[in-house]
Amino acid sequence: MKITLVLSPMWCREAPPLGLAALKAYLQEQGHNVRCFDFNNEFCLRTSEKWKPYWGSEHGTAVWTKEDFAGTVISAHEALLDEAVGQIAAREAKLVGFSVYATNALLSLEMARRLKKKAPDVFVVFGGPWVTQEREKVLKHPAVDAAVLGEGEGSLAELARSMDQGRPLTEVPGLYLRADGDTGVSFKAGTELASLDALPFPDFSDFPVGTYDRPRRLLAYFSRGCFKKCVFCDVPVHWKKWRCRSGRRVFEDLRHQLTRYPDIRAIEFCEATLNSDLRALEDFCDLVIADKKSDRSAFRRIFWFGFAHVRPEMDRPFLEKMARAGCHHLRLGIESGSQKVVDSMKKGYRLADAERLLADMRSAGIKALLTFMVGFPTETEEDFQGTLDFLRRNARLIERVTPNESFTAIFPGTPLHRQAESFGVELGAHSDHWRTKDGSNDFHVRLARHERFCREAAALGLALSPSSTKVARYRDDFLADYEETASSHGWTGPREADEEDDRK
Ligand code: B12
Ligand code: SF4
Repeated sequence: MKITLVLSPMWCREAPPLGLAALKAYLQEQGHNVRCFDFNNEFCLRTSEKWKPYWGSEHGTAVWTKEDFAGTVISAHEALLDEAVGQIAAREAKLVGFSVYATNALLSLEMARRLKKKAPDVFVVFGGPWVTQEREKVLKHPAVDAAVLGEGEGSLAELARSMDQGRPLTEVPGLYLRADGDTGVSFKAGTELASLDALPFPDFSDFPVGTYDRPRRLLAYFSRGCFKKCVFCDVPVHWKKWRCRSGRRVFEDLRHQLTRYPDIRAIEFCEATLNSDLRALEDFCDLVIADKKSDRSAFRRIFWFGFAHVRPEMDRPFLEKMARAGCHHLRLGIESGSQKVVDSMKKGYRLADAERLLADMRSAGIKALLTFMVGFPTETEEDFQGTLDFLRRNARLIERVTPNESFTAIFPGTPLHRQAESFGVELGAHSDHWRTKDGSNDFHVRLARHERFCREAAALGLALSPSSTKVARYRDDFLADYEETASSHGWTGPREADEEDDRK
């Protein structure tokens, strides 16, 4: 079957999209004729100077999830939109899939609407993390015929097969389908692939590699999902099962990609955590180190990095091996400098181990980029001081810090959302809008802590991630949005944050 896969604006365009490349490779292996269109990248390359900056991480969700902003983008890009939809329609695929994230949902819907107008018989399916978060709402949009929850490969292949063979789509695992008129929804639970090693290597051939923000970077992965269950995290909601590729398979995938794209210099492992299977990681490093002995090794010219979690097993010799294999930096989710808060998040690590890891990473030559959350429901002012103390104690070992721009978001499907009551939390309609019932922790308190965190980091000479400027830039809008939620819930508690801030 002819299948078209689309990424519409706006999504990060640091490197070609791995999700679509993975789907294309899998569907092709099943005998389908697949073409991907990255209109996200294309629009950014072709738009005017006025619009280009909005692709930066300092804007992201702050503007692209807003209907009025999307409306302005749409009217300013009529010609590009028509051309894009024309290209999709001209390919005459029976099945068109959109890869949907929070920031490109509105434009994906707009493109799907226009496509349905032009080619009403096309079957439109949405997939990606936005679907997982908004599963109840996706099918309310008439231009969307179905939506896939979580991992896409199996469901999409089964959908294409069922369409080809005229079998009922209600049997396709993982597929949300409009059943009776516009309201009924049918859903059969999906199954995830048992082994990631069986997947073909991602196919980036439809993407103009080299035209992205980081023209010499490709995305790769060891694993999908996560074997930890931190209470705030929705990775285990999107990916039900944690699975990891073997070190050899990752090595072979990269060798294949580096041969195909000789200009690549950096590999970003973009999964939740690249060190979930230390055996696979070590095997990968051993293979890379052995390969680098050859003058012609493609691994000689690259470095790699990714997210990782604190693991006491990663001692100095292990880290030195990673460095020899090309590891440049690790992004560690520290989240809080209070052991009590780390424990109530169920992060499953000791701060003492994190500090030892930072010191060993520094000695091994691997840079540490740390992420933090402020205002977790159990965080008191004293706990927050613990986070600032952590920064002060370890500043010389840290390359950069990223304070979460949502401070602490509470996503549907996470344990924190399900157990909001026991965390003493009242939820609002938006994941960033919640407060503790005693009024001691609301958006104002979290915002003030975020700002104090940024000031302390700057005073310590630490680099802050570019995305952290988003909060300062959109501060008034964020506050106005929160106030709207607060007044609709009758949340009138004291403004401790402002007072607390004034005292500093
Ligand atoms: C790597 C990553 C990034 C990188 C992006 C690098 C790049 N060039 O793409 C960086 C760090 C820059 C980044 C930034 C942001 N990110 Co990010 N990021 C991720 C991460 C860790 C992995 C994404 C990935 O590539 N996965 C691997 C591929 C294989 O998976 P996939 O793309 O999801 O595709 C699979 C399925 O989703 C599905 N699927 C995908 N498309 C389609 C289409 C169809 C038709 C079907 C059927 C199925 C399907 O099938 C695919 C294969 O199984 C995820 C979390 C995670 N672990 O998934 C968050 C995540 C995608 N990011 C997220 C967010 C919110 C952001 C930001 C918007 C943050 C912000 N608040 O500003 C920014 C974007 C800023 C910007 N300028 O765009 C959210 C998205 C939530 C949502 N509802 O959309 C996630 C899920 C994290 C989270 N839990 O909050 N991110
Ligand atoms: S270790 Fe990271 S990805 Fe895994 S559950 Fe915790 S926060 Fe999520």
